[in-house]
Amino acid sequence: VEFPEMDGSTVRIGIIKARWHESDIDSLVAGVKESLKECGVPEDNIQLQEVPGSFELPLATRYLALSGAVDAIIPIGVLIKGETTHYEVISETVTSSLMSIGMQTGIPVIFGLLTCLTDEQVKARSTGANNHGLQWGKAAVEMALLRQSAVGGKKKFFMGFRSEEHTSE
Ligand code: RBF
Repeated sequence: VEFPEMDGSTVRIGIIKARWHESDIDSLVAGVKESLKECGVPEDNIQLQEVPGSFELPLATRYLALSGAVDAIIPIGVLIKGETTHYEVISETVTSSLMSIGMQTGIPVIFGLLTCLTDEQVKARSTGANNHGLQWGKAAVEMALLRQSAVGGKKKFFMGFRSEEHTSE
């Protein structure tokens, strides 16, 4: 997916990573950081926290969203189908919880969950030019800027439906 040129110098990003499949997660986090840097997000505006596993991502994301400390959140987890039903049981519920936190709080939540059948699939999506972290960072900046234009700064509640002169300060 293509992203426009973006100025992320005013954007604050929260990254929450799960500790399962650590080396893959670290590679995804590195991809995110690289793309945030490319968009000009200052390092001081990026905070990184961690949780035990993907199941814990939604609650931590909700805490961070409610804190008001960030403009977008990238929860990062890797779920690999294994010998138990864990993957089937939590993939959809974690996904729908993350979506719902974005909807409830108005803080953009990026879908940073890799749901894979094999280790090879994980590697293909977390390394090199196809490192999905590269897209997640840009998606976070784009959504944070969209939020700023919708509800942030002086243009409170400006959704683009009215001209700027009629927008309440
Ligand atoms: N967490 C992950 O982030 N990725 C996994 O692939 C993963 N696999 C798990 C498999 C089993 C059988 C169990 C019990 C847990 C797994 N977890 C995984 C951890 C889970 O998301 C959560 O952190 C723990 O269950 C504690 O609530």
